[in-house]
Amino acid sequence: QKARIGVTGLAVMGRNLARNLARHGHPVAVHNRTATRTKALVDQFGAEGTFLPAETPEQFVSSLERPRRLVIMVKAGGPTDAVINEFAPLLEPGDMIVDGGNANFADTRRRESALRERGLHFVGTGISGGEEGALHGPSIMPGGSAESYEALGPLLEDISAKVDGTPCCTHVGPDGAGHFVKMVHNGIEYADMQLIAESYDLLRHAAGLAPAEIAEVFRTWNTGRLESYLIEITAEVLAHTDASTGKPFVDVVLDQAEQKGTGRWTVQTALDLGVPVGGIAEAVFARSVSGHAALREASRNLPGPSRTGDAGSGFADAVERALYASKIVAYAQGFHQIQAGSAEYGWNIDLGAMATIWRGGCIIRARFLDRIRAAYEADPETPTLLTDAHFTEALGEAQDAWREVVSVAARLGIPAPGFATALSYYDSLRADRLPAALTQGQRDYFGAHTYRRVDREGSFHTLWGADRTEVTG
Ligand code: NBP
Repeated sequence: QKARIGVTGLAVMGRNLARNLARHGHPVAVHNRTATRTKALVDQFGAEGTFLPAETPEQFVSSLERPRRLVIMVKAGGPTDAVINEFAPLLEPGDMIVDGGNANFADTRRRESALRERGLHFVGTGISGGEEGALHGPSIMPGGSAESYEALGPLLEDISAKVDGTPCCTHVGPDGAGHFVKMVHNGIEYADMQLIAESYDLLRHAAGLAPAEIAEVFRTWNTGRLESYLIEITAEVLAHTDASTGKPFVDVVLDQAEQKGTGRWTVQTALDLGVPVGGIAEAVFARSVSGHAALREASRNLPGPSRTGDAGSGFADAVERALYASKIVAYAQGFHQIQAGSAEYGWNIDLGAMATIWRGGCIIRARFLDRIRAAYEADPETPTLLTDAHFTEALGEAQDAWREVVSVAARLGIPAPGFATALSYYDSLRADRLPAALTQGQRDYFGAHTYRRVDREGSFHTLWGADRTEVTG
């Protein structure tokens, strides 16, 4: 018997993905550099389906039906190249290598191009949902050729999460498109988590609520428009009590957030593309600030506001509005980045389809994504989600509370970079005139960088050091 698909790299993600495939009735070849992992998988879970264990790459490749479908689930970076170099010589034209790791999309573009020259399909695939998702149904974002999706799509859709019967998997676009979208997904996840963290901090320090009370607030929010996996687990974490001290769990955790790098890549790429993603950037920087222990320690006695006190009644409701509005902005920025990446690399990504496949399986799964899908259905070319009728109405209805929450944070000295940057972005887009005109004037003054005028075509320069007449630039 041959396997329909094979997985090499059987740490937590690869093992669970292989089990998911086997549980869906697909015979799956399994291989790992260290053979003990392969043996452990078959010993523990062999009864769940048909596993074909292989000790060597040659054995693994020969156990696959053709065209071969080979999934790599190893540590991203050098290990992925090492595995590709090991397996590619054993494959034949038409075979497919799927990289399900968190690769940088630029690496995926490089690998896809090199393997295409050898007649192989390389499918860089975003997989979200952590180990539970991999086992029970992740959100899957495959890039690569349309031809490869014909052979792989049905299998991947089969093991993906489903929402209303729709698989959380679709062909994203050529070469690096899948990993690009997965990267931005993670960036949005950072922003969403930061906004939730700020909401907690404000409820705690401006409204004076205890963690257990805040857990209840989040539980209530989770029955409304903010319903999502992240809000749900936030309530769980806040309600948890530390067994050894009896204190709220959140109070015994060191307040230094870590990161693996996809948020940073999102911001780096956004800078290259010239897309403003302040919500994601502030989330990455907020984690960075938290980790600078010495800097924080040295700054601890800097003066704070003289005003302290209670934010007043109805504050939790205001925070809910601020959170919803800021979340709309953060997602609008992330989708703008996908739109820009798609245009830059010629990927032709269907933005509504991305919202659709994120509704289940992944960390940012939420009721809200249905709204985004509907917005792109109504206008696939919209330059921003903010002008969608539903979102515009929600922002209008939320904005007084949103402004109040940002003011309270500033007055009480509670950091709220996510809320503040979202509001600034919103107000920047709304503005009739931006002070960028002054910036242009300064640039022309010190560097003769020229400027354009509101009333005439062309570029101009003022002779600042002479008689200040204007010349064409
Ligand atoms: P890890 O990222 O911890 O990688 C461990 C696996 O890589 C093991 O199978 C290991 O083999 C293999 N490996 C390494 Br390291 N170097 C190798 C080499 N030179 N040649 C062959 N194999 C090598 O595993 P993971 O946490 O399961 O994640 C797998 C991928 O999925 C990663 O790219 C990760 O970013 C991505 N991802 C993870 C999550 C998550 O929640 N963990 C979520 C979404 C995506 P060995 O057993 O012989 O050491």
